[in-house]
Amino acid sequence: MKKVITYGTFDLLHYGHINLLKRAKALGDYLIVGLSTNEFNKEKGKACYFSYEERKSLLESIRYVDLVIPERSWEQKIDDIKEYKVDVFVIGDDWKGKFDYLKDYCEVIYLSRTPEISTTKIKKELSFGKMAVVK
Ligand code: C2G
Repeated sequence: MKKVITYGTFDLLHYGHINLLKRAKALGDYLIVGLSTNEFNKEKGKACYFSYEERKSLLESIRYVDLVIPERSWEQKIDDIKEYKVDVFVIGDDWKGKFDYLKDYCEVIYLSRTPEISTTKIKKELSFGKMAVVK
C-alpha cells in the first residue's frame, strides 16, 4: 500500500485545499494529513477561524483523506514518515524546495497551488461584505 502524507492548517476549507488533497491521494492508496494544531498555528503566525477539532472533523469527512494526525512542530516530518512508513510527501508549490531534505526518506512532490483562492482572501473579502456572486 502506497502511503502519502501532507501537512497544513486547512482553515476555512475551500476548493484549493480539496484540489490538493485529491491530487495527493491520486499519488498513492492512503493519504495522511498532518493538521496544524492551534498552538503550532501560532508558531506559523496563523490565526485560525476554526479550532483544531473542527478542522479535523472537516478533513475526516473528505473522501480522499484516510487519517488525520496533529502537526505540532516543523521537526516531526521525518519521524512521521518513518512511523507511518510513508512513501510520498506532497505539498503545494508555495513550499517548493523547502522540504527537499525529506528526499532521504521518501519521494517529495510539490503540486501547483489552485490560483485565486486562499483562506486569507476569503477572510478579507468577507470582512468587506463581498459575498459570492449570485449569477
Ligand atoms: N493550497 C493549494 N491551493 C490554494 C491554497 C492552499 O494548493 N489555493 C495547498 C497548500 O499549498 C498546502 C495545503 O493546501 O499544501 C494547505 O494549505 P495551508 O492550510 O495554507 O497550509 P500551510 O499553512 O502552507 O501549512 O508543515 C507544512 C505546513 O503546515 C503547511
